[in-house]
Amino acid sequence: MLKVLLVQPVHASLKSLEEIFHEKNFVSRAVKRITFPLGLMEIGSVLEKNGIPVKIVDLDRYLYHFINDKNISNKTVTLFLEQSLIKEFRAYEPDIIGFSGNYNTNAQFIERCCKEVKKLNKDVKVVVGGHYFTNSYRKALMDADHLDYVVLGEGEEVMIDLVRAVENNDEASLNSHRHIVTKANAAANAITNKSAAMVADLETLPPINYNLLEDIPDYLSSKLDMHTIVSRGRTLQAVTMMTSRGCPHSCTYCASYQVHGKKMRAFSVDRVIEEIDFLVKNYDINTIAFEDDLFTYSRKRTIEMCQKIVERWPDRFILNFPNGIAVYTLNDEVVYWMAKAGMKEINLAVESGNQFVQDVVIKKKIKLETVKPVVDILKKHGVFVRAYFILGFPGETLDMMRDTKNFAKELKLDWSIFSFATPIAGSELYATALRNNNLVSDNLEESTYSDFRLKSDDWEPEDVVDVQEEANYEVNFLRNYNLVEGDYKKSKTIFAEIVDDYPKHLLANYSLWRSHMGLGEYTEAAEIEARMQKLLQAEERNMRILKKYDLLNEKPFSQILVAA
Ligand code: B12
Ligand code: SF4
Repeated sequence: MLKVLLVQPVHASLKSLEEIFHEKNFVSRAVKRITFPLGLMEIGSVLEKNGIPVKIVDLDRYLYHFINDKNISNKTVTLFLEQSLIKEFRAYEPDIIGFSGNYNTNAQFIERCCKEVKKLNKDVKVVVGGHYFTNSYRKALMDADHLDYVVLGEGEEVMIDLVRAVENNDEASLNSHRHIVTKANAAANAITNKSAAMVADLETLPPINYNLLEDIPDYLSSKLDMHTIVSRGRTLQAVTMMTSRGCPHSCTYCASYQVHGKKMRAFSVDRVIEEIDFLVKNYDINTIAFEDDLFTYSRKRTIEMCQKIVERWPDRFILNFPNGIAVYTLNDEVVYWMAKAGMKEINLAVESGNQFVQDVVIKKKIKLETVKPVVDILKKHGVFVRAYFILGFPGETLDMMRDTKNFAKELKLDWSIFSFATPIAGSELYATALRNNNLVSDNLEESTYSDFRLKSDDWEPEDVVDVQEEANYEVNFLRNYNLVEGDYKKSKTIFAEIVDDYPKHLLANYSLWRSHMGLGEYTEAAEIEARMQKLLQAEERNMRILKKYDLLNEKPFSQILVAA
């Protein structure tokens, strides 16, 4: 039987990782946590169930050790990862190697690895899949000599077909497979009849075999400080799960449907509860981050799941929703049960505070007047409310972006995340930006996702960067809702965590100082004052911030500057 090696490359851009490593600036959350490579775990479990030997190598876990183990060498991150993979490859001697490519940031590294493994064994078959490759397969196959197949969409069932066809040397069935693009297909331009695979009934998938991963404790450990800021006081044993696939909506910036489709498919509540039970018994988990695109798509299912969690494990869990929860799915009853089951904080997917942008530009179509009542319900149930916003869509003016800033303020959120619009391959945003010449560069592989890569007749990219900074500083720091309302205990928790991660952040220090002052903790406040004095001396940028945000005459800066 052929052996399969499945590889999860690091999710962040290697360029940014090299910079982080070079500067020894490991505070970045990108390298402090690792989470399950769920796609490969699902595929691996299916292969195994079908008697196909399989191993998973998660390079994110290697990276985690590279960054966190103190005796690391002076190699570059890229070289270290490449050599780690080669070692695994030599030891396992697979016949087929599959790379997961969900991000454009993965593409160049995967290409390098394909080349290296083909050097070691020219007969090994190289297959890639995932979100990025499903959307960019044509380019991938044209560019890379060392790539044999791209699997489109969900790979569980297709990989079985692929392994069997490779085993039988049946190139014809690979070429004609609806969900596999071969080099021959690309060369003959015979790819019009291909489409993304979708597992019709998720219940037919076997339970995930967690033993496919090495060192599960690395993934669970609270040291990784994943997912949450309000619950860091507790020792977390955290996992990620995906209980449903698909989303019927059509937000222009999203490309998830290209892989998981628009039709909702879900595991039954009982199956989810069984899996949680397994994870509790085997790994003592107490935190779950749900990675579903639309976790609350059914109020009935959400309530049923939460009720069963409460029944079985009262007060055990912290439930987390890093992808954002759709505002329209929440009401008092749903929030009550989610909070009772362990939702201490929520990320609301709001994205814009301008109705025209909602309806026409991003087609998310949230009615803005429905958001505040939902925020109020969440607060009533003691949930820490964070919301996601995106700025910088072509078609959105700078004033519309400022509407988003003001809307976030009015919502009285605990925190607001303002991201830049990112043209993801496969999204409507990408297609229109390409057509209308709104892309700064169409080389997706250069993108780190955190840089802003769009242009428009209405603004320069730097203007959007300015509005984003302004929104973040004003809403989260200077007019932070908890500071304004005098909930200094809560604001202290929030800003202490931020200062811990970003000790040189002037406004985070200032906000922590205000929290301590509000609580009458003058000794702690004095320590922060001393730190801010150094920060002002060290970086010219900090004086600019004081001037721009009218802080020169505010305490403690007025005193610090006089003393200086
Ligand atoms: C979990 C997750 C993350 C985790 C990943 C951790 C990890 N170890 O995997 C973290 C938090 C790191 C992350 C980060 C980001 N993410 Co993300 N993430 C997800 C999410 C929610 C779930 C992924 C998942 O586990 N799915 C479950 C499994 C079952 O599905 P899957 O991974 O897609 O795998 C299936 C297929 O893709 C395919 N497949 C995958 N690999 C392979 C390999 C082979 C060989 C084969 C045959 C098939 C195959 O088969 C699998 C089984 O069906 C998806 C959304 C989604 N619905 O998938 C977004 C998603 C993948 N992320 C996305 C984005 C935009 C980001 C960020 C940019 C967000 C941000 N603004 O910071 C960053 C990227 C960081 C970076 N590169 O610098 C986009 C993809 C973007 C793109 N195509 O370019 C998605 C689709 C979300 C969206 N709605 O658009 N993310
Ligand atoms: S952004 Fe969320 S709600 Fe919108 S289409 Fe994507 S998954 Fe669905």
